[in-house]
Amino acid sequence: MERLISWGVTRVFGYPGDGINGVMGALNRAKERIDFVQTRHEEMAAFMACAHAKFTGRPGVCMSTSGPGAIHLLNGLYDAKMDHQPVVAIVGQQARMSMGGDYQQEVDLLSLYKDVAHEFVHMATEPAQVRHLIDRALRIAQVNRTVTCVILPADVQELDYAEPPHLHGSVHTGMGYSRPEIVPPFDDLQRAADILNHGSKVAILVGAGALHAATEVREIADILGAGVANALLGKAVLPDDLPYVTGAIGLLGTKPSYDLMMECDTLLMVGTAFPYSEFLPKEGKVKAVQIDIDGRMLGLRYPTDVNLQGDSRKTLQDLIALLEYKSDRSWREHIEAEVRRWWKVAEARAMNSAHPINPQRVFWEMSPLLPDRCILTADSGSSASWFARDLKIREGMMASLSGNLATMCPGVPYAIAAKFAYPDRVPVAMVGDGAMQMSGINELITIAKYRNRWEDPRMVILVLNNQDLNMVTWEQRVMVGDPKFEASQDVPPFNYAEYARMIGLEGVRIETQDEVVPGLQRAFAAAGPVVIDVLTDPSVPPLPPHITLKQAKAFTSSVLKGDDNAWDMIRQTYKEVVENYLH
Ligand SMILES: Cc1ncc(C[n+]2csc(CCOP(=O)(O)OP(=O)(O)O)c2C)c(N)n1
Ligand SMILES: [Mg+2]
Repeated sequence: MERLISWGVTRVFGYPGDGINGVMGALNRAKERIDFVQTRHEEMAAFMACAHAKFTGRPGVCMSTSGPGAIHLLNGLYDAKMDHQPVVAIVGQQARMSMGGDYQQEVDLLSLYKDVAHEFVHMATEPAQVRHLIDRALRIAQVNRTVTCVILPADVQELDYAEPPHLHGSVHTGMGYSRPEIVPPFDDLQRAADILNHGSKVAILVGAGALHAATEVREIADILGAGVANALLGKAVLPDDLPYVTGAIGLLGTKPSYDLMMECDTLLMVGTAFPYSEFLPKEGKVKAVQIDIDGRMLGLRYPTDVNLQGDSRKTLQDLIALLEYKSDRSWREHIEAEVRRWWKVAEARAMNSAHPINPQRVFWEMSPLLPDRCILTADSGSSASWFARDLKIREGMMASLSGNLATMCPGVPYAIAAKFAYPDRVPVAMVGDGAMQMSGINELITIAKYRNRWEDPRMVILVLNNQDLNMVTWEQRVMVGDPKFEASQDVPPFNYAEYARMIGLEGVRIETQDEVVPGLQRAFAAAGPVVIDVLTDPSVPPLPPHITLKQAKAFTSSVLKGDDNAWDMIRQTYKEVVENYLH
């Protein structure tokens, strides 16, 4: 515990058990200097550690007991690993004497964690190891931007600590890590600049790796007369009111982002591993440059012509010095016209009536109500679509979700971790009812438990109550051509607002279209944590920006096979497509 504190760790998210009691005792004795946040489930603790890292840039730490607790952490740890976040897991284990004895709660944790924490997972079998295991876990998590794990047998936790002796075989590690400023060699920068100077239709795609390089992304986009699309984790790189920001890319993306990628002749990717190649230019069609801090991510999604390993901010600064201002602004003007048109389409789609409420309307009306510097979190489900596409992010806000694992349930725990990290800011979580029933409603209890700790307890949880696992229902329809399978897709009714009130939070239920604006206003004016329970229409399709013929056929056949909602779906889809042509 002393070592963690010396590394600057001020908060640990976790859940107790007899496999970790020795550490819990130490945490209790150190409680003036390090905070323990108790979640409802270990998976939530791992999500919080991941979100802590995402929102603060500092390593997140989570903790669990042996066996079942360590197993529960895993999904949240994979979320951190796949989104490249430094997270350290400290887990208990059975006593050394019982190991190998098929003992109760004995799980082979070294093997279990060998994938998620493969860069560093070790078990202490005596106290003199603990110092270097903690030092290495924290350092490697940051150097490799990944998950590391220290396993502590219960009896080792009870032993007296002694510094390693000055003897053959002992290890004497030190603390501290600061990230180097990596820049690519000049020749590579020059080759990249030549490509970018030569292109006449430049597209830029930004991801989480560009979050700290907003000024440079703006500058390079201006010099190159480029449009900027964002991968989901890069939603907060640039504000949506910039006229050349085309918004999200991909299935959840916008038409201007799709067109940007299809029509460009030159592509610059900054800090992104956006996975879907069908939304990137066709292989060989464009010249491409990629910037990433992690050399392993280079040339991964597109056979890029120049790969620049480096910090995105420094690399862009060096690149900018080699670029020529593009005086022909026709490509930029074309993009800006498309973006203006798109926002009209988005507004028209949002204003379409639906039964009972069009989810796009909720996101559209929410944008201007979002408090300055709020921290947005979205879950996996249709909320991610509307968040990506319809929500207008402003400068100073932060935003994240589970990008690469795309797991359900990070929405609420990410918001809680954001609140602990920035008690003066307002987290806003956007979550589906399926995710709420999976673990979101339990984590509301954590909010109720800690609300008095926060100097400004405001926090908003928006629940899309559509009684459906809607994203997957649409995937089944559009991708496989199947109708909705009620047995797998229906979500039981639940009154989230009433539940919120029952546990001492505020609850606002929005049941009709007319209540959307006043309901949201009431919720955003609340003095404390508030749950907005909005009854949304599952028939509004989170359509890809360009439906392919194959998808359209699959969609039609699902209707022919007799989906109960067929007529609602046809009507809503028709409206969506029509809006695209009207504006
Ligand atoms: C842990 C996990 N289980 C299943 C999935 C597959 N999945 C993705 S979105 C989704 C539906 C989510 O439903 P809900 O939370 O109600 O959101 P909606 O799409 O209805 O807005 C499912 C089942 C997943 N991504 N993660
Ligand atoms: Mg749902």
